[in-house]
Amino acid sequence: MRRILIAAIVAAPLLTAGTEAAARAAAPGPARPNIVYIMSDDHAYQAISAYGSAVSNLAPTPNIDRIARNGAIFTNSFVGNSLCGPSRATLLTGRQSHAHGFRQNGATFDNNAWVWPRALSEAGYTTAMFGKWHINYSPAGIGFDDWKVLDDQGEYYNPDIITPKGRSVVEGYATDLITEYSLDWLKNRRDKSKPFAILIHHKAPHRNFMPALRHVQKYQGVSFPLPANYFDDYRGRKAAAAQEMNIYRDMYEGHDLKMTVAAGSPQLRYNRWPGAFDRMTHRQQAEWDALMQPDNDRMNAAKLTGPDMARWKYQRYMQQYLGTVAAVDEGVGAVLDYLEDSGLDRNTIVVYTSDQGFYLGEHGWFDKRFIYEESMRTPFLIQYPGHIRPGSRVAAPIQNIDYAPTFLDFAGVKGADTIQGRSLRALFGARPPADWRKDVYYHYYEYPGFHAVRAHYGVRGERYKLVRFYGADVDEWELYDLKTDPGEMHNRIADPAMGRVITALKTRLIALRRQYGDDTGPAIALTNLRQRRPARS
Ligand code: SGN
Ligand code: CA
Repeated sequence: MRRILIAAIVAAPLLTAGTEAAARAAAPGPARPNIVYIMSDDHAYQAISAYGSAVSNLAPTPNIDRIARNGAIFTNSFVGNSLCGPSRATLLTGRQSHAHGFRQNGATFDNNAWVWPRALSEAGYTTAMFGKWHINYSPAGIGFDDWKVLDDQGEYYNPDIITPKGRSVVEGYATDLITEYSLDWLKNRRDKSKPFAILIHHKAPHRNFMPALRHVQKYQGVSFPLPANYFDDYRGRKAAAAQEMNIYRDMYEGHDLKMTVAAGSPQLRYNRWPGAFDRMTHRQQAEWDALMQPDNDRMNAAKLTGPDMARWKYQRYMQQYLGTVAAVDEGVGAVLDYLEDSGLDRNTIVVYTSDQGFYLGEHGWFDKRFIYEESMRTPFLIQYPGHIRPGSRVAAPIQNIDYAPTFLDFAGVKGADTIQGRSLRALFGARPPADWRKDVYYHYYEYPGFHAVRAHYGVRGERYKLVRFYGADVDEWELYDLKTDPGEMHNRIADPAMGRVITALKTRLIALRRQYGDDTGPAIALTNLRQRRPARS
């Protein structure tokens, strides 16, 4: 009893001090912005009209584009590892894959690790997270005041939703549910005496690219421009030749492309994971079938083969993928509308990004993983009235390690020493600071794994990109001149004229690995880089 009393007396002043500090931190002040972080899954920048690609002009994203109009669009935004789990762990921790340790999908994130949403929560923010979590079962322990997440990858129709109270199947379309949960929290459930941070993580437009029923036919009949390298032969690029992410060879005709077996039949062709369709209600299924039937019947009647079928598959992929984006864009619009109608937008940072980029037929591919441009890049748009000039375009290279320090910086909260990125605030002035990074480090690990992309690391400079693919069956270097070869079709590693460039890039790669403390993957010795002829495939 006595001991307990003494403990209570000793603890009392500490408690008082702690509560006061918390109260100070929680005190409202105009300097503390709200944060709305919207991240989709596998959303290619080529499919966002603010980036201006020919594909996106045929399937515009007017609401996502509003963020670029209100604030800034980053034209050189990259991830450090183009895969969902590692990218999400980077977003939360501000660290590269080897440093946070979540190097490939299937790892388990430690919810006790330092993450920026908890740092904000401890500084007096109210925080919430809705949508795809994917790095372990749920965000329990992260410190969100509210959360509802999809199970693992999540399903488009009638998904399993995990909440602090348990798990249940919820009827509806994933993107719409995530938008609804987010708006409900923003409007009705958050503690309005505090600044807020909300993470809205869409599953869309991840494979298997299922649009909302209202969008299934949105792009049917639209013909999208075929990428110039759709029929790539992968010459001189051994790892590119060995992948399994080709639209006309590896996509499942039923599961991915929703092709039916014969005219008049709703039965899908090869459907490796039938769960995505089986969980629809009878009504949803009937509506889906009716919406797809005419287009599938036309395809079956045409009896396409070879390159003609490959071209048809590209169109079907684009129509479905972009149809899936449509609900995301509507959801972004609904969130922006709410912020504007309530006046909250004036003191709110809004970000739109994706967990990585994606191939829309470039090299003949879907999926991501490679250091090549379409997947290493990720869209990044941000608005913050009064702090970011409307209509800005920022060309300085940024990476997903920069998100955590940016939010903390704007919120006036000190970040963990372990953060490896840098606040983007420095880029909202007239020109980037002289010491802003000029090149970006990349390291992908997941092999063996889906799509058979070999492990690799590399550096992307302003003009050149140097890559090393490594593993039991490969040890190949590649070099690209992005100025003359933006499609990365010509591996210049054996070009004698590139000797100096290669040495300089290799030296940078060694320095970057040292800077980030990455000793995973094979060490680089300058003499290792023989100018071997690239293998013919
Ligand atoms: C699933 C997909 C793959 C994809 C991985 C990783 N197959 O396995 O195509 O590469 O996720 O994606 S699916 O048909 O089951 O969707 S990630 O975004 O989670 O990294
Ligand atoms: Ca992803």
